[in-house]
Amino acid sequence: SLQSLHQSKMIRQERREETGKTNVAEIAMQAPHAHEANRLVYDCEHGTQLRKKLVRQEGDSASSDSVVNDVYEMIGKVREYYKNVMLRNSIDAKGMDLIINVHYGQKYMNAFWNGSEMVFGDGDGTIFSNFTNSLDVIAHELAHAVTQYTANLEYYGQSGALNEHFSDVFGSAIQQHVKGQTAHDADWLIGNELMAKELQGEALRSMKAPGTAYDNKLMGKDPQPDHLSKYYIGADDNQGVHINSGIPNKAFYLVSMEIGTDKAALIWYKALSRLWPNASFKDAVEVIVDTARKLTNEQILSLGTTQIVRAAFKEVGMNE
Ligand code: ASN
Ligand code: ZN
Repeated sequence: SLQSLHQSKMIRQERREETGKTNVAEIAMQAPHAHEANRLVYDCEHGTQLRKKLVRQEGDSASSDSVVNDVYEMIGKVREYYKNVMLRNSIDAKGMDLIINVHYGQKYMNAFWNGSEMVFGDGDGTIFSNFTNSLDVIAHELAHAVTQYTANLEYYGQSGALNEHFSDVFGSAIQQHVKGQTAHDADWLIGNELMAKELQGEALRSMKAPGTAYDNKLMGKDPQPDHLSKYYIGADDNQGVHINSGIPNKAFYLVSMEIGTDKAALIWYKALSRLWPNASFKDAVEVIVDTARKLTNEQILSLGTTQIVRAAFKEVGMNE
């Protein structure tokens, strides 16, 4: 498993050699008095004021509200994944607390990270149910926080599509890890758990087949391309951040099917720490391929991994 890989001599060696801040934080995390992130769940009571009423904090017994308990449990799983699989201590790698707001607004149909905390709407019960129903959506939002503290990808155009891409990668990878699924068992759908009765479609997005999710009379198919030749160049959605993310999403799916999702996610996670705010698709391919090469050279991943990653990007048109 990846955990045993991390415990290997190889990784301990690597940790001594690296000087980046992730490395320092990783060592700090293992110090006996390292601070562990606390979960703080607030109820917005259907208003838009954040941190309105603290309803469950770390160590508290269950609330009478299942939305509060579900999100508390799921955020705990996401925190464990970063700690155990990626050796990262919370959002900032220093044990930053995890602030979660639920019951935001009236029938609010979205969830977001606002730069310092997570916010979840209830949905309208007709199109979308509560946004806390989906582990991949919760993990997607928390990944925006991790991205902010690493590559800090600017939220428009290609860097924005990469930002969305990394959130879908960790959203799906964490859900698979928690459910004990392999890449072959997984549905590769984002947000399928929050589709209510009127939205007869499957999900918000599909990483396996971008452009094929939520097929229904209300909204039609999702607008994601699955190849660079279909790249969206319009102004909508911050120049297509949730649209063009379909292209690298498909590449991540292809790599995961070959080497397993945890290993693919390790490559992507390490690459995220090496990327920068205005990185382009081309930059991302270079860094992800180079990270795969590095992990292969260090014998953390097996021979041939770099070729698999290159081929996946080639299949979606991102690499010649
Ligand atoms: N749920 C959306 C997301 O996390 C909110 C947004 O558009 N930023 O991508
Ligand atoms: Zn997002």
